[in-house]
This record gives sequence, structure tokens and C-alpha cells, in this order.
Amino acid sequence: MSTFLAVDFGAGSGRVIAGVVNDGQLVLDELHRFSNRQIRIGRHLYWDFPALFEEMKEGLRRAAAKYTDILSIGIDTWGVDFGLVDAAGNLMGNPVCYRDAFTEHVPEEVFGRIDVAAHYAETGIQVMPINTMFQLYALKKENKAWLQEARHLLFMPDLFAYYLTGVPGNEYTIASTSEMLDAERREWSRPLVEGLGLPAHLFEDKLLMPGSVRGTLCPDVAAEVGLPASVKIISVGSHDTASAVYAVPFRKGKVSAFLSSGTWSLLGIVMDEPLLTENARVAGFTNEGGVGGNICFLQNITGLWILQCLVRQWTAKGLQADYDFLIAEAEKVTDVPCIDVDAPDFRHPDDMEAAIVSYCRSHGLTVPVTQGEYVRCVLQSLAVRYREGLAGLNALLPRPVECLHIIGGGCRNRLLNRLTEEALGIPVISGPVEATAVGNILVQAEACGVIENKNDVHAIN
Ligand code: LFR
Repeated sequence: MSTFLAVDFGAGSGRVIAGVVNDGQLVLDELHRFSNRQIRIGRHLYWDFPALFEEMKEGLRRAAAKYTDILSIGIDTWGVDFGLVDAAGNLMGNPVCYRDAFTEHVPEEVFGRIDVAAHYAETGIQVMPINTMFQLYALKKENKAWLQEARHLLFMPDLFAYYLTGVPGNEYTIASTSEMLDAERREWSRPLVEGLGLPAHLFEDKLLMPGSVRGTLCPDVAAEVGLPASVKIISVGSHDTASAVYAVPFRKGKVSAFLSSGTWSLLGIVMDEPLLTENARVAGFTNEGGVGGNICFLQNITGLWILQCLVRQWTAKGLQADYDFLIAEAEKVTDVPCIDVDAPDFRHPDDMEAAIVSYCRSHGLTVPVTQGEYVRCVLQSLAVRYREGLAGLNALLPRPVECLHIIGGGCRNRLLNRLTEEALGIPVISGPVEATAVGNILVQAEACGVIENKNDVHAIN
């Protein structure tokens, strides 16, 4: 038996999961789950990196206490965010969260300097103000000296891995979310970085590809958590989307799309090469790096974020807000308004309920009143948005999509699955729920030679 540890950080929570691979089976064991919060201090919204690092170590400690055959660790996180590290290896401040408003009008400024269509033809990334390129541009204006002082820019998974191994470097799939890679060459676009006056010295030339070994545990960390220092840190698809998509059980002979459903909904298809046409750009598709050098060609859609905010608000008010209750309530109502889930109104409001009310009022829609109506409104609006996304995707493909795999935590939402199936008119297959951890572990098991390829694992429990 061989055990691999997947450390998976999402925007709302993180987990450390052990995956035991034996005789074609992968058995998952969640060892530690913790919440992840965004913290406002002064002008910015931050992630609490030191606290997250501690939680990861707690998970590793639990793993060390339970398993004696741990071969490696793989780390994946959400995209675009990063930490800066100086020449002495010190973390230069907490990473800023992509929901911080500091990049709001930066794309307009950047595209005053470079041509948006030519930029897409090179990077293939859907323009979103949250992307690293815009964060760096905003930072440059705010504090150029700080960027000059930095030695490494490490995306979140790179940053965790750096403080486990002491080895810097950027993994390919997460780097692709920066909007600064040449999508075809799968390397940094130096002309782009230099042309915008971004700190080119921060990027290592060579990207780490999924499946490569970054290093082994630093002796001090190994001693602290009780693991042997020989445990490897493997670069997996360290962007959570890339790991999740790697776990999709695609069926041969069918044109199949995926919908990775969590805080975000990522709807798309796996391709061998990027699709960098003007039509793809106008339709709002992005070419993110995938495992095996594949491309996750997808649309980034606001996912369960709106519902997560409502749940948090209702819980704080002392209202019942567990998912079973809310879905049962939502199943009872039908006549609800349809909102644009991607509208900036819902990006980071202080009060999500009020944001929905004000959106409905300003668009002449009926205002939801009960919890059931709010939930139904969000889920139905998501399903409508998925239908638009699928139509956009079909228009770019030689053959239309025939079935949709919904993966990730959101695939437990039976009402959303049903509304999606009805809206799309194609079969929906749901699972695995823990797709990200599964994809993360499969890459490690391949890299360690425990399986030859992912199809060697035919059962996941
Ligand atoms: C999903 C995800 C998306 C990315 C968003 C922000 O967790 O990684 O792919 O666009 O988070 O980073």
C-alpha cells in the first residue's frame, strides 16, 4: 500500500486528505478540515497565510500519526493569488485576496496600453480583474519598491510548497491563471511582462510541470510534523481546477464537458491545444493549463459563492441555514426572478441578501422574500447561466457536447443538478465530490510509479 497526501485549499475551507492506493483502488480519508477566511486590514483584504500554513501542518501531523507509508504530498489551491518572498526567504506580507477591490478598473488601464485581441491570441485567458497580471499592475502603482525588493513571486500552492521544501518555482497550471503565459509555448510571455513594466525578475524561467518533484520536506518541518524528511513534495495540477478536471471520469466516444462546481463554477472541455480565436475570446472562454500539458478550455462563472454568502448571513442571524433545509424550501417554490450571477453587484457585497434585492429592484424583477425563494433564485439563475455557457461552447466546437460531468462539492446539490439537466437538455453525471483531491492524488501516484496511468485506478471510495 502507498499513501499520498492531498492538501487542498479552497476559498472557503481547506482540507488534508490521505489517499491510499492499493490494487486499483483509491481510498480517501479526510484527516483535517479547516475554514479559510478573508481578513480586512487597512486598505486590503488578505488571506491568513500563517494560519493556513499551521492548519496544513496540523493535517500533516495527523497523517504522520496514522500512516507509516506516506510517499508524497501534493498541494492545490484557488488561482491567481500569490505571495512575495525576499532574497532571504522571508514572506513579504500576507497574500492579498482576489476579491480585494484594488484591481477593479485596472483592465481598462492595461488595455489602453496593449491590444486586447492580440493579448488573448497569446495568453488565451478570459480577462478578469482578479487575475495576477492586474494585481501586479495595481501593486506596481501602489508600491513599486516592494516589488523590486522581492525575489520570488510564488502562487499560493507554490508558496505553501516553498515553506515545506525551501525550493521556489512556479507550477504550470497555477501560473496559467496569471494571464501572463504564452498559452501555446506554456511558458512566461516575457514580452508581455516586460512591456507592461511588471517585475520580470520574479519569474523563474522554467515552469514545474504536474508530476515533477519539487523537493523533499525541510528537516525542521519534517521533525515538527513527525514525517520522514524523505517525503516528496510533488507538483500536482496545483490549480484546484486542473486537479479536479483530471479526476473527471470521461467516457470514451462521447463529447463530454465538465462543470467543476464550488465557490466558482468552471464549465468547459479538455483540449490538447489552446483555442485562441477571436470567437473564443468574444464568447468569454479561457485556456487554463491542465495536467499532462492539456488545456482546460472553460468559462469562469460565479458559482455557489452567492449562496455561500447567504448561508453565512442567515447563520449569523440565527436562522436555519443547513443545505438540506434550504434545498427542501427551494424545491417548494417556482416563480422566482433570474439574476445575472456574474454581475459585479455580487462580487463582494457586505450584505448579499440586500445585493439581490437591489439588483431585482433595479431590473424590474420580483424581489424574493423567503429563504426558499432566494435559494431557488440563485440556483435557477446558475442553471440559466450554464445553459448560456454551454451554447457558447457548442458554437466553438465541431460537435456539440453530449453529456456533462458535474464534479466537486456543488455536485451534492440535487436541485441544482436537476435544474442544470433541465436547462441543458443533456444527461448530467455527478461526481466525484472530492474531485480535486482525487486528481491531486492520481498525479502523485503516477509520479511515484505506483500506477502507470490514472485509468489503473478503477474504484474510488
Ligand atoms: C476555483 C478557482 C477558479 C479561479 C478562482 C479564483 O477555485 O481556482 O478557477 O478563477 O478560483 O482564483
